[in-house]
Amino acid sequence: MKFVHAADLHLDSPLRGLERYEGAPVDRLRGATRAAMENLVELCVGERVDFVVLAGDLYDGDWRDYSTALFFASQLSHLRQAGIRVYWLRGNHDAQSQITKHLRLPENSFEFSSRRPQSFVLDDLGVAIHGQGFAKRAVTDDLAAKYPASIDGYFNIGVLHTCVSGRAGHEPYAPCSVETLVAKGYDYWALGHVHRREVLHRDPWVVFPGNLQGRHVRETGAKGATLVTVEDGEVADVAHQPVDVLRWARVEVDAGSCVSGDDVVDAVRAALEQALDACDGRPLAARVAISGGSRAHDQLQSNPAHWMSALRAVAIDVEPEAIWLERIELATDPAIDFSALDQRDDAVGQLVRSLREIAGDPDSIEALSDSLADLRAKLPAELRGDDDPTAAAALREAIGDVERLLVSRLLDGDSS
Ligand SMILES: [Mn+2]
Repeated sequence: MKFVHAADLHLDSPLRGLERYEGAPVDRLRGATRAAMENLVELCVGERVDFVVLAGDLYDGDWRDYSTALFFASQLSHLRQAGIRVYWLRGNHDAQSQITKHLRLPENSFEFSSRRPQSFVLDDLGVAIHGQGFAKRAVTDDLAAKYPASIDGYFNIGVLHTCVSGRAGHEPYAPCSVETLVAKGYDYWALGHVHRREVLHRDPWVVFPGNLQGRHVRETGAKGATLVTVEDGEVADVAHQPVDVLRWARVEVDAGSCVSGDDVVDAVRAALEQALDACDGRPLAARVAISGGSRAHDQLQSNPAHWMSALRAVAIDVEPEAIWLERIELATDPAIDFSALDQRDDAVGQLVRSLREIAGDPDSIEALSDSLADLRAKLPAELRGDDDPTAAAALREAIGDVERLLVSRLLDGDSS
């Protein structure tokens, strides 16, 4: 018996942060979430799976018209023709209260109730699937706590849209702990909501498959669904299957060994070729971050517009229509040997020695903190933030920044 577990389809969600420019693969980006779902259906049919579980956020929000739902329904029809059933529930993005329109789905579609936990028992396969959808966007109860006990002699699957005890950067919806999920006695937990693929537990399996298609530069790497094989009532294999049609990557380039702007362009080219290789034939949307103390710094800074265009041109030249530079961060520093600065017998050496002395002396740091306390108290609350900028560690870090900034400015020009 085989099934596919997917979540967070976010159908018709736009890909973000993509400006238009000459030679960029605009058309391939439109409809990427739909193309990823088509690949998912193809995977299910090709693998002859018995059913599919979708753990919430099928839609990005309310439908502007019926075309998104029509597309979803058409994909379900393809699965119906292949004899594949689909069990799905609503997450925070497509909660009952969020979606105002309604479209009747094909008869192979089974939606879990959003009012109480519901179980589908598949006697032909010896499988019981338990789940509950989101009635409203902000569900802050532990939904899993009320899920029914596992059914003896069946392969039990729990479907849940959840943050699992506050994962960083995700809304704290339907919180629960891995321990309580494991204690339930199910064989597999099909989770959704967190867009990064993660296996939280094995035997029983607790899995976030990640979303089907990365939509911005924080959703990097291969995206897809989880193919689960069950033999004699036990999980025999859990495999990630990419279905995305475009990959996101953050491409870091250290310009430390570059002497000229052209060297930097060559280094970026090599890094992009490598990143594109990792995409297995898909186009790449990349943020290029160029950093490091470099002798090319002055040349880059004297004409950033020229070098930005030179980098876009080389990205297009690697393979036309295959790479999109979402953003280029030119963040090099002048080539300065910071470690030797305090040996200098001039004003710069003196400045560096004084700054390092303050950073290394607890009394000086405390005095600095005291003198900044009044200033901090006068800041409006919304500007203060969570971290205290007058804490010792923060001040030592700030002094390091000050050294870098001042020395760079002072030595800029005589660095080459
Ligand atoms: Mn979600």
